This record gives sequence, C-alpha cells and structure tokens, in this order.
Amino acid sequence: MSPNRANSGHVVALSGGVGGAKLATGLAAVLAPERLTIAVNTGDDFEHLGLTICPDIDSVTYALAGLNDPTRGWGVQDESWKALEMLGRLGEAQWFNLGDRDMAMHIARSWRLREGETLSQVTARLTGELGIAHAVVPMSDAPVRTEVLTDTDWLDFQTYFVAEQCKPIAREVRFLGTPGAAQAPQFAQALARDDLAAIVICPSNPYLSVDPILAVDGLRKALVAKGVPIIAVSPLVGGKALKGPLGKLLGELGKTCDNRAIAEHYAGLAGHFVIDQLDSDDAEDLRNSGLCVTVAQTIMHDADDRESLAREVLSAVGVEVV
Ligand code: FO1
Repeated sequence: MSPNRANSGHVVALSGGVGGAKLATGLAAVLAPERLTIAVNTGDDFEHLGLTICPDIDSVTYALAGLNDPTRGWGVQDESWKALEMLGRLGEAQWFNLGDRDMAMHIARSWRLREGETLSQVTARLTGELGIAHAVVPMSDAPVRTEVLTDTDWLDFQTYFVAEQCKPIAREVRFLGTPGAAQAPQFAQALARDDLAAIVICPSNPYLSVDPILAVDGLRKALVAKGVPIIAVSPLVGGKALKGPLGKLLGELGKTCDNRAIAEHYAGLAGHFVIDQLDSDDAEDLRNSGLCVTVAQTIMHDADDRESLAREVLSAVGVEVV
C-alpha cells in the first residue's frame, strides 16, 4: 500500500448512471485532465433502431459538456422529440425516448463504429468535439450487456429499466460478454500508471452500474493489486436511493437497504467509504468493520455540491487538488 501522503497523482473514477456522472463532473472540476480517467459502465448499452446507444457514456459526456438535462437525468437539455414522433408514425418503437439532439450522438457514434472505430476511439472523438478535455473511457471496447433475471425470464437492461420501469422482481443480474471483455486500452493504461493515486467508485448502483465494470477481465484483481486507496461513495442517503431501482433491487436480492449492505458489497475492494451526513450514525459501525469512513454531503444538487464532494473524496484518500 503506497503511503497515504498527499500526492498529485492520477485518479481513476468508475462511473455509471446519473450519480456517477455527477461525481465525475465534480472530479473533473478539481483535477486537471491529465490527472483523471473516467471509466464508464457500458453494460446498459444496446442496439436500438440500428443505433448503438451508450447511456452511461452519454450521461458523463453530456454532464461534462454542460449539455445534460438535469431534470430527466439523462439525454440532452432543450430537447425536442420530432424524429421520435415521426418514427412512431412510421411504425417504429417509441418506448425508448430518443430526443433529436440525443439522436445525433447515436448517429455520430453508430456510423463510426460501423466504419471500424472502437468504442474508445469514437468516445474520444465525440467528447473531443464537445470540448471535453478529460478522458471519458468505456470500461471495455468489447460489448458487455447487463441482464436482469425476473420471475419469468432474463431481460436486457433497457427492457428492464425503461420498458418495464424496473417493475419486475429481480432475482439475479448477469453481464453477457464477460469473461471475454478486456479493459479498454486507456482504462488499462490509467491503471498501469506508476503515479496512480486512487480509485474512486462513484455513487452509482453497485449491482447494475459498478459490478459490470468490475466484471471486465482482470479488473477487480488489478484494482486491488495496485495497492492504492479505493474509495466508494454510497449511493444511498437515509437508507434510500436518490434515483433508480437500487432500494427495490436490494430488497429483491435479499439485502438490507443501508450503508452496511453497500460496504459489504465492496468488501475486499474499497477500504474507504463515504456516507451522507444524514447517515452519520452508521459511521461507528462501519469503522468498527475496518473501513475508513468519511461523512459528507453526498447529495449533489449543483456544481458546488459536485465539486465539494469531489474534494472530500480526494482528501479522504490523500490526493491533493488545486
Ligand atoms: N430512461 C428512461 O427511464 N426512459 C427513457 O425513455 C430513456 C431514454 C434514454 C435515451 C438515451 C439515454 O442515453 C438514456 C435514456 N434513458 C431513459 C436512461 C437510461 O435508461 C439510463 O440512463 C441508464 O441506462 C441507467 O442509468
């Protein structure tokens, strides 16, 4: 374990979903581009209407570009839905809402992929065009697809999450394509840096957004082997998930909906844990289990919140910020 001294090293953040995109934006506000790599979950990706849709990459991209729609939590602000309307008239699916500006992202990505560019190359291209200097990297260039087992059958992620609105009871989660999905090149390179200072697990759904990343070939072992601090931010506040199905999912998977369950999920991986000030009573119990616990405001309403949480997270693991 490298000494926990204040250092100006490189940080790798694991991000998925809306909470992940928010903290990723906060980290990008306090770390120069050369000091941060944001590795994003691609288990939610799917082919739809001939387009390759990458929701979690787009959430981070739009958030970093200041284009995200804060109300919806996904897609682009000032959106219109003319193309989707016309698709409906043409008898095409409308269950997955694709806005006109968002559609441009899927078109720009899909044809480049069909031309043979990798997801990493396309993501670097598109984030670059949007003026994003920080590295937004898919967890793998190989397709990984999250599926949820309900009482009847396996659902692909967007069918479960959007079409079925997370209503079916979830019995199990699996990630098709792993093992067999290598770490994306920039992700592996970031982890191999000798100035790697910390790994941040953003406040994303551990089962649906972080586990797919950890399922990438050799990833979990590589993270632990590095011997740098790994800090996870709880996605729960006051025993509830701020957004999404985590609360319901924890119950269905036989877990309690509290910070202990989240800490246990990351046992052996994250030695540091950030919980919200509303849950400060959990700190002692978590510390007794051997965790370094930081109590902070983890609810991020605006850019200041995102930045101050990022500062709290980084200082908890001795990483200097500007
Ligand atoms: N989520 C929904 O609940 N309904 C939608 O119609 C929807 C469309 C959509 C389009 C593009 C995109 O990037 C994300 C979209 N999402 C939608 C969110 C998406 O399902 C989730 O962001 C992630 O997959 C889970 O965090």
